[in-house]
Amino acid sequence: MGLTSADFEVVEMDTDLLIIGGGMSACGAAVEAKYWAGDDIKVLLVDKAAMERSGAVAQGLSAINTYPGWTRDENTIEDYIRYVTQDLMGISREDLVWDMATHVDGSVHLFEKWGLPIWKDAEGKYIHEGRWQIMIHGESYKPIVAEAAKKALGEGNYLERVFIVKLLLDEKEPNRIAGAVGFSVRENKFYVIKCNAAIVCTGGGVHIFRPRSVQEGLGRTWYPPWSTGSTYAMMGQVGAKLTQMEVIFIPARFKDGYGPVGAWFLFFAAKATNIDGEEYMVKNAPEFEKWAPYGTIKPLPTCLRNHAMIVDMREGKGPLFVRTDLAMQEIIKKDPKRVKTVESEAWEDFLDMTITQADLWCSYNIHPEKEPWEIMPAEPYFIGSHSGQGGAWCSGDPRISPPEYCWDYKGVVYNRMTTVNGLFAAGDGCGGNPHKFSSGSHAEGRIAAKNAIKFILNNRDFKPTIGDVQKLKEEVLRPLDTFEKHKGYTSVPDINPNYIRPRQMLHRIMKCMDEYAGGVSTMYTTNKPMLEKALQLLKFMKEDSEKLAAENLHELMRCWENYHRIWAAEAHVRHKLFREETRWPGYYYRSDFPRMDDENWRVFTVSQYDPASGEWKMEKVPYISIL
Ligand code: SFD
Ligand code: AMP
Repeated sequence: MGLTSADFEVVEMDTDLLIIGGGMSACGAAVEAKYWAGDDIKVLLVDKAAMERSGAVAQGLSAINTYPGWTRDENTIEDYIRYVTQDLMGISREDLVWDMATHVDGSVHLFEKWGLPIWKDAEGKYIHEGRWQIMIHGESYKPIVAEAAKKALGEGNYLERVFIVKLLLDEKEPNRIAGAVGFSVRENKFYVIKCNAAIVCTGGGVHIFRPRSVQEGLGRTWYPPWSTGSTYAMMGQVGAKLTQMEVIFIPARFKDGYGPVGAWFLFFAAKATNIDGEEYMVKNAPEFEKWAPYGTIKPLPTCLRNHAMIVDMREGKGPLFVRTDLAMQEIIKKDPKRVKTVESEAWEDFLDMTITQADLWCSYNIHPEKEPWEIMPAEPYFIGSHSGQGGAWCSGDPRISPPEYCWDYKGVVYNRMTTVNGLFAAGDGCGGNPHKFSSGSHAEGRIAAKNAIKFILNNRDFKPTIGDVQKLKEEVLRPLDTFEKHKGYTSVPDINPNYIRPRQMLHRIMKCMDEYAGGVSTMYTTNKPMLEKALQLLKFMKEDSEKLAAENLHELMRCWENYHRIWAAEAHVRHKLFREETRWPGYYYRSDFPRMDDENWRVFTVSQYDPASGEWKMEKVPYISIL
């Protein structure tokens, strides 16, 4: 007899603040929440993995990408807002960028205090990778940040290896958060957690689009495989408005290993060339002028750097190479004594954050100082904190945000609250606010937590009412029961007319998104009929997901991950369909609307799913600059 729902213990918990996720924004939220809450207010953090190595920073990072350094007179906050908005082709929630940027230096200084080694020059100043980025010895970045969060929370106030499946709205008060349900991925425990306020910090999403790495390479993607769109799915399902969900991120990376290129381009000043030895960034400069947001292309937006590659790839001028050889030879020529240092810096860039790239180079006997390696635009990823911008439509702070971007609950405005009362978002979950990266996500977690605690203090008499626990348990654990009930029907467990296994569903999602929604197989190109076809297929997948089957706890997690992927995919496709222009060439192309249309589309796209009717609504929200 295999595992069924009958084998599960129900664990019911009550907390004031529920932090879902244990990554950068969740760790920031934990530290800040405990600072304001003291011992009086309960804070519980729940992560599907182990915080020490969970989320996008699990493997470590070699740079902190957001350090405006305004506290040290390096830049102004306005400079940062301009850079971010320019990089996203003229669209960002400038108000949210403003207060993230205002607090992010503080988060970086905390990391250093907690023990993160940051590169410094002879005068003790941080060494920059580029204008906004600083170099770190960052293999242990996540353990350091997680340790501070765990210490702040205290033993017993964080649950690890518990996967949250869905949020619960209050049964008595409309549009108000009341809790969440999930299960342990190690023990037979079903969790029901009631709360007064919640912050969703569950990262971005991968394996929604089919990756370039397939078959034996499946799982080797740029984005780590453990965040699967839960953020967008869970918030969307309870009716939180989502914004800019069309803006996925396509990182240009060293081919196959997905090694970072930022350090090579910015720190080592490497160039990239096509098969004719031409620099595709120089060759395609006239093309950039056509896309200049507000008439300037400086600094050149990330998507346009991809676009230049795609132009050459379409012309058959690939493979494209990062000239690591020329860059290192140039550095060494200037200062021959630096040869060993430069070599070790180059390898550390990978060993700190993308070990596979180093492995790959070793396997192919690559000496980067002697020969170049290919660069390739990757598949699309959901990551609102990086150079994409999908996430929840969040309230700002009335002291800086336009009134149109602020809303209240019982007369008080709460910064980073979604359109569901008591539900907050940060990091990859807070939309329209890109270029936060690791440090900015931490800072935004702190902002959200401070406001969530204020929300709790102002609403202490709230008593959450949730639905029938037994029904919720049956729903969440159904894939186990489905498998157990039908597994004997066929001799090969994978082929069974009564159910679909999570791996099969994963491939369906990825194929659909790749072929119809602008994946690598169409060179990121899509159009109305293709997107409509994707929606139709996703609808079938949603229906079929009721028949997902799980053989064990691990597969149960895989089932729900896929369900979240389908939701995130649907939101993405609806946004892509709604925005009738091509604003981010290099991320995606609408072949039926091939140009940027500032007059009609320099706006935020906002979607909302109505949990009562099951209908989606799309709207344009006017762009308001605070500069
Ligand atoms: O440059 C559930 N990022 C980089 N930032 C930098 O500052 N420097 C770099 O060098 C960076 N590089 C980089 C980066 C990201 C990635 C993917 C790579 C390389 C390969 C960006 C940051 O990492 C990113 O901005 C932040 O980490 C975002 O923070 P946050 O909190 O939004 O997400 P998270 O840290 O990934 O954490 C997610 C958490 O959620 C958990 N989780 N828990 C319970 N239930 C569920 N259903 C859940 N689903 C997910 C996860 O376990 C995790 O704890 S560079 O190369 O680009
Ligand atoms: P990456 O390693 O590509 O994620 O880049 C790290 C940081 O450097 C991010 O802030 C990028 O926007 C920035 N970056 C990467 N490549 C370039 C480039 N060629 N020019 C300017 N900025 C870059």
